[in-house]
Amino acid sequence: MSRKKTVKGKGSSKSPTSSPNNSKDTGKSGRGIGAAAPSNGVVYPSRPSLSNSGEFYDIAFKVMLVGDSGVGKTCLLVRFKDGAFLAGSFISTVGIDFRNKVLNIDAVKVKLQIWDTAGQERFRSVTHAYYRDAHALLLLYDVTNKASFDNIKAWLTEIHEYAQQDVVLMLLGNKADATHERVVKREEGEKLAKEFGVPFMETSAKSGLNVELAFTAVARELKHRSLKEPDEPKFQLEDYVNKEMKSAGCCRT
Ligand SMILES: Nc1nc2c(ncn2[C@@H]2O[C@H](COP(=O)(O)OP(=O)(O)OP(=O)(O)O)[C@@H](O)[C@H]2O)c(=O)[nH]1
Ligand SMILES: [Mg+2]
Repeated sequence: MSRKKTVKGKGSSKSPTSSPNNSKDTGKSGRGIGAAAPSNGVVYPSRPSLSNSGEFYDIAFKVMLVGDSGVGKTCLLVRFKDGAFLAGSFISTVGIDFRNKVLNIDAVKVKLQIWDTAGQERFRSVTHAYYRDAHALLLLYDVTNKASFDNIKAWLTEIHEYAQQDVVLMLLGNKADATHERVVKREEGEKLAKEFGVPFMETSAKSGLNVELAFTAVARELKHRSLKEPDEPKFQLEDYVNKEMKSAGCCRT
């Protein structure tokens, strides 16, 4: 399998048509990942490329973080990418940013180009334009904010309108560490997820709970879909998530 390299640095954009190539792996402006990408955004192993950072990868996918402003999308991404928590004053995302991370899934290097969208209503038209290129969506609510949970149905409607039909979707109840401020029970999240047939877990960008698992599960599903042998059984994302959470006693950092 040929290997590509990731791009490192800032890359952002206000337009989804701005090429993610030639830019760095973090960023605030719409130019994103390194290798030449076909229109659906998947970078296949048969098309090697090098970028300016240094990490090889075999296949790349775009993942989008969506949900109300303040639910913790940026913090979740920073936790996943850097293993740190952005405490202190809340700086709302403007437009859209992205960061890259390469995961090793069963000896395949899977690069996730993760788009961090602004939850504020005024940026909605910007984010709409990115949905169609997303291979996976992580939809977040905040367990300490009932309105963010109530808005999940509206987010799902929006996703059905703008995203690809086969997009990988996962519902995340973030800020699970905030036990005293919690207003949405885990069972409510589970029930809603069941109703819409999407995998669900609670996360905490602060403690790291399930952060790695959420992104790894999505990467596994995308890799499996993309490189699956004809006679290989389908990867069951929901089963995988439930099994992994059980084996970690539900609380994994
Ligand atoms: N306790 C706790 N606080 C969190 C967690 N994640 C984020 N926060 C806090 O919630 C606030 C908002 O976090 P952000 O990640 O900036 O929220 P966002 O979803 O990116 O917001 P927008 O960019 O406006 O869409 C910040 O003050 C964070 O410190 C978490 O897991 N636990
Ligand atoms: Mg943000």
